[in-house]
Amino acid sequence: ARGGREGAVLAGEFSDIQARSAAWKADGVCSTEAGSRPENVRKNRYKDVLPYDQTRVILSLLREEGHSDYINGNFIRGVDGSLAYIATQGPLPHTLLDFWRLVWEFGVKVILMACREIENGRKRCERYWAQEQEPLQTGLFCITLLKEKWLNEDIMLRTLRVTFQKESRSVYQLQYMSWPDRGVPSSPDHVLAMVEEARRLQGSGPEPLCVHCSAGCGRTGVLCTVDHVRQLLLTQMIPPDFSLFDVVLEMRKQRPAAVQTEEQYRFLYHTVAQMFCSTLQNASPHYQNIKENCAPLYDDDLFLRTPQALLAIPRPPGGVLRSIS
Ligand code: PTR
Ligand code: PTR
Repeated sequence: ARGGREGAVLAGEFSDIQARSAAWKADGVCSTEAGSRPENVRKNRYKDVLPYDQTRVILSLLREEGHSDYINGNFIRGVDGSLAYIATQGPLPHTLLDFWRLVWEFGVKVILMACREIENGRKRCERYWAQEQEPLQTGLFCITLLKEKWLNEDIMLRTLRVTFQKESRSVYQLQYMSWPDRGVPSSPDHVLAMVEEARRLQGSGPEPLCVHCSAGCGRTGVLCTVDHVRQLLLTQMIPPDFSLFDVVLEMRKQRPAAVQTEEQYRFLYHTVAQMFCSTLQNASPHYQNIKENCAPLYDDDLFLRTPQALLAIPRPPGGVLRSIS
């Protein structure tokens, strides 16, 4: 799906996104003062990825005990404006405790992880979860593994028990095992399966989803965007002038380099088109013929316009956009 008119449109949109992000940094709309402080510098996995001050996660738990308020993470707002996601880097050995302070303080129930511990021979994320028969202790937190199973061939689901000051909670972790950094997964299906499972595990609680990869930018941004659009579809809040460009721009304002490469941006278009398609297909018998209408999705030249084209199909009276699979 490269080249052609559609390729040029995408490339143009993506470089526009990068230019605007750079301008926000230059204008101070997005600043990174906290992450640059000498005492925080070593808590950043990559020296070129610092959280924006405007949306950074500020830790309070254990502050009286002398721990700092800093972690390399940002809040990203959801479709209703609430703090729906925490986008953060893969913890370092010396930020493990801060990571669990974050999970505990914000009541995180589900963690989405889009990298492996080691990629291309480099450490990408410290193992912050427990293994069988091997609890993990960090500060006053004790983490044990209750269950581990493959959701599909790409995604591992772990059920963890976290204990802190005599209180215990379950935390679920979904790990996407085969998504290369700066790259894209082989198809949208398992990414969609991941966010669907995350929402199923999360239930109706208002707690943020914790999403991370290695830098907490590229792959993390893709996951947050997919979930965001899925929520828009589920709540029938897709605006008539819906644009993926605007959604990604909004992500970028909240977390640096969210959606890091043009290839990831392209992957999002395909995934979103697929979501629109199955949403309408499942919505009502009126849409049974949508498969034919969806054929252009897989045609390089047309898939850009397809979400808008699908939106133009009138909804059945009282029609609800139900499941997305
Ligand atoms: N940019 C990183 C830093 O700020 O320290 C260093 C870095 C460079 C990290 C390359 C990862 C890199 O990826 P790879 O080694 O897989 O090409
Ligand atoms: N300095 C690093 C680099 O560009 O190599 C920062 C970085 C590393 C940025 C990984 C993004 C990365 O990918 P992800 O956010 O998907 O882990």
